[in-house]
Amino acid sequence: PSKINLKDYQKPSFAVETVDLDIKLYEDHAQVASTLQMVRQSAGDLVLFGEDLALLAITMNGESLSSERYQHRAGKLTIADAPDDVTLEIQVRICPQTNTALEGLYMAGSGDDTMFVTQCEPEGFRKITFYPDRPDVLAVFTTRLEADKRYPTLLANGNLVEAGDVSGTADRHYAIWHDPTNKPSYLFACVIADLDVLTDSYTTSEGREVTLELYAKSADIDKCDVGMQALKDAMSWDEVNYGRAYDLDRYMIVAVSQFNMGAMENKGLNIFNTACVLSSPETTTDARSFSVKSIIAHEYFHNWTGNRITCRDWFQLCLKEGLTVYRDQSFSADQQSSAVQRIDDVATLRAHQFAEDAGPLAHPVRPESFVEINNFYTTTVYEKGAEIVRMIANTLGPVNFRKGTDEYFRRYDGQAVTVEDFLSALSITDSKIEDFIDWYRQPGTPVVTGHQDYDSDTQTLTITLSQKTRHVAGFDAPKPLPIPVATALFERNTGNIVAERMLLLDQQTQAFVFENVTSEPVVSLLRDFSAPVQLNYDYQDEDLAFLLEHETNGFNRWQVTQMLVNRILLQNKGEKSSPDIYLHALAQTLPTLAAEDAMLAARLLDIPSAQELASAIPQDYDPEAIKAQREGLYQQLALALKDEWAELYKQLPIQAYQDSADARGRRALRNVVLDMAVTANVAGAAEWAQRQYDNASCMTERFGALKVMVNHQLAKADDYLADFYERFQDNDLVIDLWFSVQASADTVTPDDITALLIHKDFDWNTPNRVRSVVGAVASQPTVLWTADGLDIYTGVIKKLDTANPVLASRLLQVLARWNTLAEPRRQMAHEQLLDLQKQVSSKHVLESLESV
Ligand code: B3K
Ligand code: ZN
Repeated sequence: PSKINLKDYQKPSFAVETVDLDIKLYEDHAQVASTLQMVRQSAGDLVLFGEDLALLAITMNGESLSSERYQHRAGKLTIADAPDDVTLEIQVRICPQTNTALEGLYMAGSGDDTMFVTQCEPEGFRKITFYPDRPDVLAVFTTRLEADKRYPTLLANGNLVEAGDVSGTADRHYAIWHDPTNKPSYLFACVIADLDVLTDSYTTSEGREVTLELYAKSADIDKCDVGMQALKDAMSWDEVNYGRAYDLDRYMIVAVSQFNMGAMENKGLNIFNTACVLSSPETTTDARSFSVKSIIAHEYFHNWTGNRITCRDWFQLCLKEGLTVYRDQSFSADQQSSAVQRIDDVATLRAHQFAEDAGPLAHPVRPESFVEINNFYTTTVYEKGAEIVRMIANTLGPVNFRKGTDEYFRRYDGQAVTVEDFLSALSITDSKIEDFIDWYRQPGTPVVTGHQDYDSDTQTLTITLSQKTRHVAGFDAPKPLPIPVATALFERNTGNIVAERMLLLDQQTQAFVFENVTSEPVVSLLRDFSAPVQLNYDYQDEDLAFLLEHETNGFNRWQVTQMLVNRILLQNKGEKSSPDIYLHALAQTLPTLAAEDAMLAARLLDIPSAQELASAIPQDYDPEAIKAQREGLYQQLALALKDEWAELYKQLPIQAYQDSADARGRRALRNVVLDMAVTANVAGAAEWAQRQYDNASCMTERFGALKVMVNHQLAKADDYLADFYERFQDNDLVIDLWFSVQASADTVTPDDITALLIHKDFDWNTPNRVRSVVGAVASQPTVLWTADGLDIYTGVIKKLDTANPVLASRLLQVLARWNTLAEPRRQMAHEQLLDLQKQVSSKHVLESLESV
């Protein structure tokens, strides 16, 4: 498969002014007629893209085009000598009923319970009709949908213009939608279904009355209130924080159970994975429900950052995604403790993005070439992209950042632009912001090393920091990047902050001097994780324990516990630290913190996941050893605080369900305490778990208890698993939890996984179900990296390779860590991957295997 390069970008030769689409859905196929009004912009061929389409007819300016007039090859239809003004009329036939790739127009569900939805980003529109399917071609769309009345819900982007019966038929109807905004084809959407709707309204700061509609199956319509409220919160948040109001009279969200990712921001018609929009206390954990709100906000925020200002080409994906993730993270930080929000975002970044940046699939936030753009919806583009925007925002400060984003919207509204355009708008108050461009170009996680020298005679403290980024093959030698390091100095005697500064490390090595420092302080660095780097500072374990006690920055209290754990488990040069200081410091902190901020307390007790620990191991990674050490430390922690658990658990009783930050914090801590108590063999703890399950007021409590029973193989675990299945067998999303709690159990074996994959409720056509088992395996490296584990995993990839290559390739990315394994696992994994390479054919999967 051929590579596409950023440097080869060329403007399209033709613009599209209007598109009229007519989609007629029949029992086993659909007919799509389109009329495109096009105007020449520059010399060159008229190029349309099309995949999996049967071309029935094509006319240009009223005349039928014979096949000599165009070339149709490898997904491209090229007309060499088109006039300057062109009206193209195209008729194609497609088959949504057999479209398992879930791109373009496809059928979800089965039997009597089916619906039809689209997913066009990035290049799905070309599976609906021939079109210049690229993000820099913006047009006004009018869409007519026609289908059997069995599907009463007919939706497309924009405003409903007309609807009615199809004359001459008894059972068919149609609807016509018009979207007045210019948009790229990847934002097109339509839905043909039988859905209920929850309706609400919102009046924007500009006085526009917006109708809000959330569509779901009738059985799920009672789980739409959380999402609806989140939508209204997001609309008002964007007005207050970015001055952006909604621009159409209608905003629709549709829930679909078969979807490759979380959700999609189609103009005025978002399509959501049911897992990312449905929420109710009885069926949804707090963590899930919180992420529902943030995904609703994310898709809503795209209306400005993505839809009104879009990407010139797919290399610029981070332009919309990095900025929008930054915006949804900021929104979420306003809905809970901002320290906990930051902890969760950073833990995800470290576990997944750092691993990606350290492995063979490392790429810049703005890639320079790709074979299949779907492979670049990565944590690097999204989460590292968001970190760059955050560094820029923190460097500018709130007032100048807002001036910059205002300028961005003013200059580029309605256009398809680049990362350079973004930086140029953001730098109106500070030209140094343009230097952040290297963060977009250079792959690899910078490592910042440092130490301090205190001179008591002159009362100066000098902090010396250096940076180094690994040289990723195929890229230029790394340059020093601008790295903002938020720093505070703490007086040892009092624990007070004596100085606070943002250090900007933008050379390879720099010394930063603090004057009038009367005694040697403890330095806290990278507060709130001010840059996405690995930090190796010359700390004593005691300094870290000191900071756990005295830091006022909640994020950094967590960060020092993570540093201590890393020193205990991973230190490779010199001695490993003894756990005593860590255990003692936590024992001191926990009782008070549990009462003050239960959610933060729960996070401090976290020992990084096996995956996160693995991401810091560059070679000779031994999953068994890491698992044993991690469990050993967890056990020590549980035992060190053994006398506290009963008291803490008692202080956190089950209460009537409330969706407040405080109540969520108590529920999170209760689940952690329960697990600790069972680990430490506290008398009666197994019964606490049963009682918590039986008396649960919500899913967080019930699932938390079930998880403890399953992970610790408590006597009644199987009965409770059976009960859980019984209770929730009609709810697919809960049954996904039932699969995942088993597949990710600490004690799971390859045979258990195989049994789940052939369970009667396992369904290869539902990505949520596949991920609930296969995604869970990835969280157990001791199972994944065995001959049997890899057989299962690569078997899954083979099975999905042609049916759903986007999903297959995504699941495959986890295996990129093979080359860090210790022998003999490394060799074994390598052979399995070489073998896999011979048995797959999608360009998605092949590209992900290129580095093997
Ligand atoms: N923009 C979509 C992602 C589309 C992924 C296609 N493989 C969702 C989002 O980031 O909001
Ligand atoms: Zn997005």
